[in-house]
Amino acid sequence: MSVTEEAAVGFGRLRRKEDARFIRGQGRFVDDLRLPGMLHGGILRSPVAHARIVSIDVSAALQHPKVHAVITGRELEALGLAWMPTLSADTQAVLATDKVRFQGQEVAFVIADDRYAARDALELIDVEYDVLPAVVNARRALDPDAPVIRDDQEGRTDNHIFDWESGDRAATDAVFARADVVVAQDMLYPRVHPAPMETCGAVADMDAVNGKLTIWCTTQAPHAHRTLYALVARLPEHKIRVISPDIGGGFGNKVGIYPGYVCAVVGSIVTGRPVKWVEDRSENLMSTSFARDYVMHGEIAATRDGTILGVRVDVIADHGAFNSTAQPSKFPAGFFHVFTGSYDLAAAHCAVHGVYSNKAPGGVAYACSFRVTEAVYLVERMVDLLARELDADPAELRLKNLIRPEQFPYQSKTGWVYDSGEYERALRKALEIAGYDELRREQAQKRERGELMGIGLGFFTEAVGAGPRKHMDIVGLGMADAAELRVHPTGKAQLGISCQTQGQGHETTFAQIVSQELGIPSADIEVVHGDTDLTPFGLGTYGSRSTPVSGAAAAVVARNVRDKARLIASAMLEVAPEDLEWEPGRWFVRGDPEQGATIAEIAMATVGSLELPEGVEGTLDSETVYDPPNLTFPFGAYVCVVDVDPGTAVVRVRRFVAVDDCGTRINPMIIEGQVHGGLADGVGMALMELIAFDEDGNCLGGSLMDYLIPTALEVPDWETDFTVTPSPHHPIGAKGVGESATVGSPPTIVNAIVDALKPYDVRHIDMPCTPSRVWEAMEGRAEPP
Ligand code: PCD
Repeated sequence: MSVTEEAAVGFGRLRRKEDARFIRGQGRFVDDLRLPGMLHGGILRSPVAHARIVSIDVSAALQHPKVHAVITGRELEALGLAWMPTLSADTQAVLATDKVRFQGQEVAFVIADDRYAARDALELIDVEYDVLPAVVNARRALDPDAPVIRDDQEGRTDNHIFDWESGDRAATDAVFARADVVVAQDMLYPRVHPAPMETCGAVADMDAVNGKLTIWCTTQAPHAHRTLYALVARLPEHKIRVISPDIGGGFGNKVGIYPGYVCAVVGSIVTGRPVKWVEDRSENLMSTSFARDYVMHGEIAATRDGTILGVRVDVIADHGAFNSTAQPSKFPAGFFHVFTGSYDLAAAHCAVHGVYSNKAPGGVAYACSFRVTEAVYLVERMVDLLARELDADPAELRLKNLIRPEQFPYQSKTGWVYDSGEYERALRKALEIAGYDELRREQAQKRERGELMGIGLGFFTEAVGAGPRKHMDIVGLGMADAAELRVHPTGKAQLGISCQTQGQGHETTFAQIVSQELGIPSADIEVVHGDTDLTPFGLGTYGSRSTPVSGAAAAVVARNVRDKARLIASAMLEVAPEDLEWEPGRWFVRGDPEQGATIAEIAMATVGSLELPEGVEGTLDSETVYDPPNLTFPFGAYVCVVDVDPGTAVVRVRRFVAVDDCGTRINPMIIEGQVHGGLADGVGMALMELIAFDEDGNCLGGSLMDYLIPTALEVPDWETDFTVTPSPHHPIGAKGVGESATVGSPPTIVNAIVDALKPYDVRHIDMPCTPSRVWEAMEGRAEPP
């Protein structure tokens, strides 16, 4: 960008507007909020994974001098709020009434003068539990004699939630029957946590005078939350205001509605005062939405010369104690059926079986468009296993089978239409940056010396931007988003959007989209978001859908304003609209460029004495709802180099090359930041992150001392690059990118580790590839899930 930042117009490496407040510590997060008379809530949680509640005695807690109220499931039951609907057509206990079903489940809510008193009073509550056997292993949950977790549901005799399939089973079986080579592998995508920097929380304030409920809350989807509150509480929507202030990372963790939010609301109604509830780190890790937990069996079929014919997958999906997975309702396994990846296959089929277990509910798509991460991991591991079986180079095998540019739009065997792609170009670029041939030579030399160096490849295609409203909804709310653009008389603008940034930089990039379309400097465009009273309805930010859906809405609404401005300019300049031409920021008379009107002049004219032309009402302001015709399909080619210490089995990620393609790039600097973050996520999942449980269902990863997340010490200097293949249906050709690297990096790293261990003839290691697991694999003791 050659101009100064203040005057910067359109796309480019504009510094983030929001950083001015964040780097000065002036962000305003939920926990920063202090309202007059505000009380504080604390949640009593179950110490066991599965038990019948015999009794709850809160009398001692109520005696505590600083306690105002104690709420249990019984109180909520009287209000019809003991159970709440989930995002997956199930119900979830707000506060347990009959049983507790996972360790950390919400049992009672104490409201006190301060956070400390609330915590102290929790210890005064006496709960008698009749402990039941727990089941935390997804396969065992399906055993006929497994304890039935959801006996609250009439007639239920097992833990099975759903069966879902995609693709053509018969056609797939047929290609497997004629294949020269079939490779099968069991693998686990372990239960991990989004672990955002800021935990979840809410402040609820019921105004008894005007009956309006305001909820400040860590939500990625303020409008969806408001409508759900309205439906459940039978309150009119204009009596509910959801405000999502600054958010310290969402990563899917803040999509759902948690019992704590509901308790804060009830607490405010009961006490007549604002109530704050903010969970601590352990509560966040143990009770809010996890991700993954897919037990997968994959098979890949190919000809002897390395043409991949088909992929077949069977999955057990562990959804925890309540099915509150966040995903479009027609897709109980999310977008797992994008598991055919980036390859042109003859046939494919998957079957997914959902089960209940005594683990925390949630199942959010942590940095993943609804199970795309699991799908990409599966297929990329299978392709590497095939390369091993065929003794083929994994790069050559991929190049041979990637979908070719002329095949786009590509109809996949599981029903997707990939919008655009130039896969080979991206992969060749990544290989070139990595110096692939040279790396293989280095590896050969090191192997002779007994050193363990691994080179891993990964290629991914994501499906992001859910979704066309006719196919995709969340609890009945179609997945579209709106944008409202106001142009003030002086030509400065305000863009209201329904999505909600959690650190992605929307205040900058959405201003850039409008700036690109209208020629107004980004600095003069304010982005308004995260407040249902100030922004139009829409489904929010997750699944990298902001750019594909809300971003499209922003471009469309700006174009509407531009069209309107043309009509007004024609009245101002007394020429026909067809005789006007556009240049950034201004309409001018064709053939007479001196004669023209800038957006600011036109905006001022709308509030002046000019008689507006027919068809133009009021001002330049406009509003639109964007219902995407299809998703966008970003892709990327990754190369990772690892060194494994043969003495300690410690894995070091030495290099990581990421070539990403998200179509038109709005802000390359922000995109690089997104990719860096996602790659670090990948290192975390591949090497260290795991929510583990013992046999009794005790959560072993309830703090950041046990649940390890990567720091700058565990990650290399990222080598990022890109290609640009615009989306043909998106108004500005952009695809999402926020989750690409989290999706693409785990299989790349695992492929590198398994490659490093070739001298030990290791086939597969389940994530996280901790030193002990890698060591066991080297000893020939890797166990399938
Ligand atoms: N972009 C550009 N260009 C393009 C694309 C994009 O520039 N082409 C940019 C935008 O604008 C933004 C970003 O980038 O700013 C991103 O985008 P997207 O892709 O659209 O996405 P979004 O929607 O916005 O976001 C979301 C994502 C997700 S989903 C996740 S997980 C994560 C990511 O985002 N998270 C986060 N990233 C991030 N970052 C931060 N900082 N923080 C956070 O939290 Mo989910 O589903 O929820 O699980």
